[in-house]
Amino acid sequence: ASHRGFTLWFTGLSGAGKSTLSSAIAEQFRALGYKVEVLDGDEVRTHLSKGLSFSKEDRDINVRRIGYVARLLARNGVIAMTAAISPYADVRDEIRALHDADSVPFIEVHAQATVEALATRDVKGLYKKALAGEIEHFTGVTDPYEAPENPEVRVRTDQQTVAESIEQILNEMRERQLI
Ligand code: GGZ
Repeated sequence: ASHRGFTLWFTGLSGAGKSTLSSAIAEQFRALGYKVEVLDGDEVRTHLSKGLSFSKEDRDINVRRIGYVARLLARNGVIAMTAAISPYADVRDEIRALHDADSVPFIEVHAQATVEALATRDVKGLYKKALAGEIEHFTGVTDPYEAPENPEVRVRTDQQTVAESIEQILNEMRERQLI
C-alpha cells in the first residue's frame, strides 16, 4: 500500500495511553504494509536522549529531537508516530510550524485523562510517589502540562475504551485522506 508520510503526534500525561494507542495503531498500519516508526518517550530517552533530565530545558531538548526525527521520517514517506508527554505548547507548535514549512501533515492527538483517574489506575506507581513528594517535577502533579487548545484529535482515555480511541484517531486520518 502506498501513502504519504505524516506525523501523528501524541501528547498527554504519563499513563494517559500514548504508548498503548501509538503501538496499537502502528501494528494496524504495519499489517496494511504501511511504513511506520514509533518514537516512544521511553525508548528515545534510552538512546537519542540518554542522560537528559525532566527539567523544562531537558524536556524541550528531548521533544525537539523527537520532532526533528519525526519530520525527517515523515517527509520521506513514513508514518512517524510519537509518544512523549511533550508538555509545553510552544515547543509542540514550533514542531508543527517546521512540519508546515515542509508541507508535511502534522496531526496532534491529545490523550486526555484527569490526574485523578491516572492516579487511581497508577499502573507504574509513579503518581503515588509523585503525590508523596518522592519524584520532583512530575508532570501534572508538581510540573506543568499545557494541554493543546486545538488538537486535531482529542481522546478521553479515562472515559472511553482503547478501541474507541483508536477508531476516533483512524477516522480523523481517513477524513484527512491520510490513510
Ligand atoms: C513525567 C516522568 C518523570 C517526571 C519519570 N515527569 O509513564 P512513563 O513514566 O513510562 O512515561 C513517563 C516518561 C516521560 O518521559 P517523556 O520523554 O515522554 O517526557 S517529556 O516529553 O516531558 O520529555 C514516566 C517517566 O518518563 N517519568 N520522571 N518527572 N514523567
